Amino acid sequence: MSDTVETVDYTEMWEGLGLNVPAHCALLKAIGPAYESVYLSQENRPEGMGYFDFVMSEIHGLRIQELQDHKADGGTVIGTFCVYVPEEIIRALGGQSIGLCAGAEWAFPEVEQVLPRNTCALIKSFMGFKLGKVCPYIESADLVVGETTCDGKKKAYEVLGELHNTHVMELPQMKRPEDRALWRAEIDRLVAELERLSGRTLQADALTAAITEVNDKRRALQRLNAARAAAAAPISGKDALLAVQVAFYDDVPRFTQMVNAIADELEARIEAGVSVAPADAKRILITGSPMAIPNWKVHHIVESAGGVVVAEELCTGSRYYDTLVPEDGGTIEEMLDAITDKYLGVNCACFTPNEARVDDIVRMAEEYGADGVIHYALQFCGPYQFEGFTVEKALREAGIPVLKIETDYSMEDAGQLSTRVEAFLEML
Ligand code: BJ8
Repeated sequence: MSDTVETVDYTEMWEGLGLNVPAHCALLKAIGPAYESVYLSQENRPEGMGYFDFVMSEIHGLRIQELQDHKADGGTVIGTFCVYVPEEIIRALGGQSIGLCAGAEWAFPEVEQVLPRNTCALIKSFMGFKLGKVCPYIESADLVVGETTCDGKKKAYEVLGELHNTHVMELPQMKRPEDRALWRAEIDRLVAELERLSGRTLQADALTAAITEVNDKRRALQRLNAARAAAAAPISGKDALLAVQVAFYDDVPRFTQMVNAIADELEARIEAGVSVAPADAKRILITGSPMAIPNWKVHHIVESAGGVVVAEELCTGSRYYDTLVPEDGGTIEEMLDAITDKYLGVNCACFTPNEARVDDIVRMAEEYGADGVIHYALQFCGPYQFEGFTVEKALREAGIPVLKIETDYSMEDAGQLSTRVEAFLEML
């Protein structure tokens, strides 16, 4: 993408995808001003964030056009909702992996006709985007790959499966050798499904290249996030969160290049002592349920209250980028083994026990110099709500203050949350 692209009318493309164009325009009209007030109002942002401003301005335009072009060239588009779905395999079989829209309230009354009201906002959101026909990503997807993580998602995919071509991977809920064997078999089943869909056969050189490309993307995010450990925060938490959110659907080599350029800039800022926050701003680590675009609510509240978010132990944070697939190559079987282990190593609250997540949070709080931790759970997100107790206990034992919040995508509780966050920051 270049920042000199002229304004293009994408209506024909959206109609071709079967979107409800008036409703879709209303959605875009809501996201634009939200982005402006949350993002563009920030001062002293890294210049490299201009790339993300452009990406956001074309979120349902140029990127969707690129996906259509990719399909026209014989490629596939694969939609996902979870960091357990291996992007390397999708890419090696000529696919583009796309994280689907799940971060805003849309068509909830229609959703509540098919799902229980007490379902988390993330699930309601993806179902609302599908029922309301306002997500060009899912309408571009040849296949949605779901997973049996929490009960809500597992059952929601049954409903989604009636509306869209869907493949569900069975994710074990423990990490014993027999669970690993099950997950390895699910990886094989995914390969077979994608081979059938794409008409291609998985090749070792393509898988090797895909592993390196996706690792490069994660390495760039590691660099960007490592810079946030500096005493003078070189980038806001909101901007760092956005980078990971965009990682789920942007073109991989381009994204890597742009994030590395931002990391260069941040490293230069650290040298020069340039910061986006006052020296006495309280440093916050956020952990819990994932935050899909445009869910910037908690970060915005913290940073509007004078704090700075320095790290996220989230699937839209460290759980996405902190581990890599080994690049020693080998046979296809060996690479699939390595992929199996890398993905089973993610510490989602759907697993029991899940002590490694708690250890990660305490370690990260120390590494990033966090003054306090906010544990964020979406309402009705049982896995993270339950695990909040364990996390709170471990943090208290480590002497790290913690605030637990439960919220959804609406702004109704924003005032109340701001008051709680302000009191927490003051107490630190
Ligand atoms: S690996 S966190 S992306 S499952 S918020 S739908 S858990 S009730 S999204 Fe997740 Fe994969 Fe785990 Fe990460 Fe259920 Fe909770 Fe809703 Fe959630």
